[in-house]
Amino acid sequence: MSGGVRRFESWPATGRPAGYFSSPVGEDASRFYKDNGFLVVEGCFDPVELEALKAETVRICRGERGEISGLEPSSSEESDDDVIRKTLCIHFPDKVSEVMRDQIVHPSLVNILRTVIGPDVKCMQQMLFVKSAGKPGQAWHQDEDYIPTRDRSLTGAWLAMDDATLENGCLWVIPGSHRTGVLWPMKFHNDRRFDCAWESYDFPYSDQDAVPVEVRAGTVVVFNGYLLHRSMPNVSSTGYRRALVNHYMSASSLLPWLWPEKPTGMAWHDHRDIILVCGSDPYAYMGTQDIMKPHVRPDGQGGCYTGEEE
Ligand SMILES: O=C(O)CCC(=O)C(=O)O
Ligand SMILES: [Fe+2]
Repeated sequence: MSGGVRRFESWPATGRPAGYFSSPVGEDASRFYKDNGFLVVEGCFDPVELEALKAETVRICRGERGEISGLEPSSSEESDDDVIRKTLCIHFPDKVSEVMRDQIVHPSLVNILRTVIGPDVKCMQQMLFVKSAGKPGQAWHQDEDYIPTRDRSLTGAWLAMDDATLENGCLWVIPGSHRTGVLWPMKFHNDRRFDCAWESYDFPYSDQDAVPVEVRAGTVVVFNGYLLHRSMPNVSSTGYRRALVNHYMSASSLLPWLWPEKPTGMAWHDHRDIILVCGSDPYAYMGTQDIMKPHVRPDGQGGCYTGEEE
């Protein structure tokens, strides 16, 4: 994609911020990623591909592709806008949608993943954010808080389906925060700017160390599973901040994610609900499973479960 003339508030007066590259990426991007724990790759998806993903989002949110638990029912009289803006985010849309499933192995993504992870890559999660005006962001966290790899290879690939701006709730990252390899403590927060997911705290960085990642639609933000990141609420008055995020890791690491179904030890536990994206899977002999169910992510607008007894 050639990209328009749009400049963002946080961008320098000329050129792009540090860490922005064009697809396909090479060695310089790989070096930036190693040092900083994130990378921004422009021009990964063209406008036609983005339109197809947006149209599919409507079908998924209308329930036309299959059951999504927690999805608010909608009627055929409601406009597409009215239907999609109710939902903050759907986890595992790929379980009901071939279009979303195909996106996981898009050549631009495979180029990036080979560069930052290596030759053998698998995917264990997809999330579709709609994040319409008024919806909350996500508090500081590290993705390995949720999805534990054994070799720290967890990698998010966050595709902007709309321009992501300070106003509509773009990502923020703390560059280099992945390097210690420490998972910082987490707590319940009562901050209604963010959804119900817990917040990391007691880390040796401040909000002043964070940088916004404003990007044009079609750009992919890539980030390491130990990188501290968050997003602010969408405070614009209309529209969305749609993003399709996949989580990948090296296929040569086991993935002890959910509790084992059978009481095997954790040491050999491997979550097998994965898609092999490129290369080979040394654990292929274990087969694959269909475990994760598509569902709506709670947006906290009706309150959050605190983890404490009432
Ligand atoms: O898009 C967002 O607001 C947050 C996404 C995020 O935390 C992730 O994809 O890991
Ligand atoms: Fe995250």
